Amino acid sequence: MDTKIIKGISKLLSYILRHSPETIKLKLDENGWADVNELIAKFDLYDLTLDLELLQYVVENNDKKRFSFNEDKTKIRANQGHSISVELNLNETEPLEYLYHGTVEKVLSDIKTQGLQKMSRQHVHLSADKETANKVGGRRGKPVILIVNSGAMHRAGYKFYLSANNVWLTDVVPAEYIEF
Ligand code: HQG
Repeated sequence: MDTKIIKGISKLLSYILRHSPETIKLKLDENGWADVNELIAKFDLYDLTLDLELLQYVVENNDKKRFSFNEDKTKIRANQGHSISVELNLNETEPLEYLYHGTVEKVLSDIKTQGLQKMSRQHVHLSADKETANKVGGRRGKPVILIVNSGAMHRAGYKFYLSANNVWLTDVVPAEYIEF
């Protein structure tokens, strides 16, 4: 299958499952799960016919493992990145001593005063390594990497969660825990 088509399906799937299921009149449950058969029936990308085999291929080969099936593959959801309110029921996890956040210069002064905020998503997204943070920041321009003192935050009572695709999530990172 053409990689452009696979990427197109993945992008639309991200949009539907994280931000806007109503675009295809899809219902997600409170935990963000969509019914696989309903998704397949309603998925509409040019003339493409989505079937279970193709959907499985997209999920398994996704570069960031953005999606998961439930055990019997009757449901699918995005692992993180939602702007709509869903309860992912992630287990609280003790973070590494340092985590990283890739961003860009123009928002640094706001981050210095407000800390890292969720903005339009359900969590602040953090990476375990600088290389990943570099890619995240690079989506918006020349990347700037911030070092988050996640160990100190955790000892002060802040909660961290690790998504199924290894993205670290938290509610806020106050500026005093950030090394600029
Ligand atoms: C910035 C992608 C002003 C923040 C990535 C970021 C990630 C502030 C932007 C995932 C701020 C929000 C998430 C403040 C934070 N004032 N700007 N107080 N606090 N910001 O996209 O972390 O490919 O919601 O630095 O790889 O960039 O979609 O978050 O620049 O894992 O799977 O506000 O999305 O994954 O942007 O990216 P985003 P993010 P996918």
